[in-house]
Amino acid sequence: MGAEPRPVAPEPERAVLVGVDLGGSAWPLDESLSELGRLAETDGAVVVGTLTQRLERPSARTFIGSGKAEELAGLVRSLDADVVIFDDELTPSQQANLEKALGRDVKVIDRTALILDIFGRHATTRDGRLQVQLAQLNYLLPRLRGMWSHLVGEQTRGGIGSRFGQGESQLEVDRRLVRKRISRLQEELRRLDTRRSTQSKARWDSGVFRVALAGYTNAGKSTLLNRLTSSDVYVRDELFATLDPTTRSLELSEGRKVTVTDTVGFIQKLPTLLVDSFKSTLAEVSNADLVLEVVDAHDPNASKEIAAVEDVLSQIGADKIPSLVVYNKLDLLAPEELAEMRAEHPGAAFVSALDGRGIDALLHAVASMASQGDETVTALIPYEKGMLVRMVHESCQVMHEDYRQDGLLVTVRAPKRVYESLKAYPADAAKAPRHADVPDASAATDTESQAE
Ligand SMILES: Nc1nc2c(ncn2[C@@H]2O[C@H](COP(=O)(O)OP(=O)(O)OP(=O)(O)O)[C@@H](O)[C@H]2O)c(=O)[nH]1
Ligand SMILES: [Mg+2]
Repeated sequence: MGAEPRPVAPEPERAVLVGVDLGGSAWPLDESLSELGRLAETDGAVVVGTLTQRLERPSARTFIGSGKAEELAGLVRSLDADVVIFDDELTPSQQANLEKALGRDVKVIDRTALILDIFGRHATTRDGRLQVQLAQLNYLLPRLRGMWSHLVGEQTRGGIGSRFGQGESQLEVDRRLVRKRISRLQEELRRLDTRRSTQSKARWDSGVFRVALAGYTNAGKSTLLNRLTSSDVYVRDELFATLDPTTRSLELSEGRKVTVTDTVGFIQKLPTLLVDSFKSTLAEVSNADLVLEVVDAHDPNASKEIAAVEDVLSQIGADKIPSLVVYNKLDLLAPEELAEMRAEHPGAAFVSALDGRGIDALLHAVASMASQGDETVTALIPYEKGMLVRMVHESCQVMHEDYRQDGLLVTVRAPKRVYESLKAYPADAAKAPRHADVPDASAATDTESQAE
């Protein structure tokens, strides 16, 4: 005793996964469980066992049947597991009953808690951290009376879930305090939200076409952002590598600028709690002009993933936004597989964000969607309208321009928002040379109407 060297890193938690086949789900149980296993590994656990059951409906007491719960207790003992992770959402009382049945040393969590824990680790911005804290506390609130106190109280126990409520100095296990903290977080988020919407309004006002990347986690959204905009955002072969949104601009070959935003990935059974807490992050998607739905073409679950992504898009009100499905990772497909997929999905784009194949065609498709609804307009923009001159250069396709003494005479293909602004400066004014020396065009118009 005492002579043993102290371990440098904590042992990974040993997890047993539990899945129930309730029938009627698009995702076969074993695939959903293998995804749960990846989530557990992302969160630093090792999966040591799996238990499944077929049920008509979950048991109100323990989710799985009582016999199965006993079997689980035996399995947990024999495998020396620290944590049991259910693939479905457990009610607070199911969680508490299961912990009682399994003994004090075993934690019982569900997919939601696991995802919340990963989000907590991956949030880097203030906004992201606040949103995660809010979701975690909302998850915690109804569970405070159960055996869930370990989530906030016993920091010594560590592991999945023990980081909930992090950012608190000494969060007491008290609903009232948690509620207070929740409303403070909500208020702070609202403040940040106002700032964010001011920024996003500025982007809207600038007329720049906004592209959002959405898709299943690990589909390659960040890699695609890097490829499209020569950026260097974090890419990792793990689930939910990205949490906080990043926006970069990109100049299309016709000269028009668009912005591209990469943000958090989606997953099947994405907790509603998270969708609610991440409203401001997800607004990057729901405010876009075009959503690129990035899909891992090599994943056998691709079509189910598209359905899961579209489900979340409709939850956040982004289902009416024009979208384009982008099958990524085509480098992993055999030529005949690729040919088959292309034939099956004629409207989709096929790319490899990794090696760049298909990117030009994708950009072409984005350009054509960005210019849909464009109007041709000729305008004479007074030089003091610097913002408008910038808008024209950034968000229009300039067909002709002439720097004249009285302003910039342009003929452009303009998106609707910019077209509306340009209509205020009709080019016929260009025919009135007497305005040439007058610096303020609007003052000149007034003089003119009075004079005539
Ligand atoms: N072979 C291949 N791998 C790719 C391609 N695009 C991305 N990957 C890999 O897929 C993994 C996930 O890529 P990310 O860009 O982080 O995926 P993401 O969609 O941003 O994932 P999250 O942020 O975790 O939701 C990484 O290991 C990438 O290198 C591709 O075109 N081909
Ligand atoms: Mg990412």
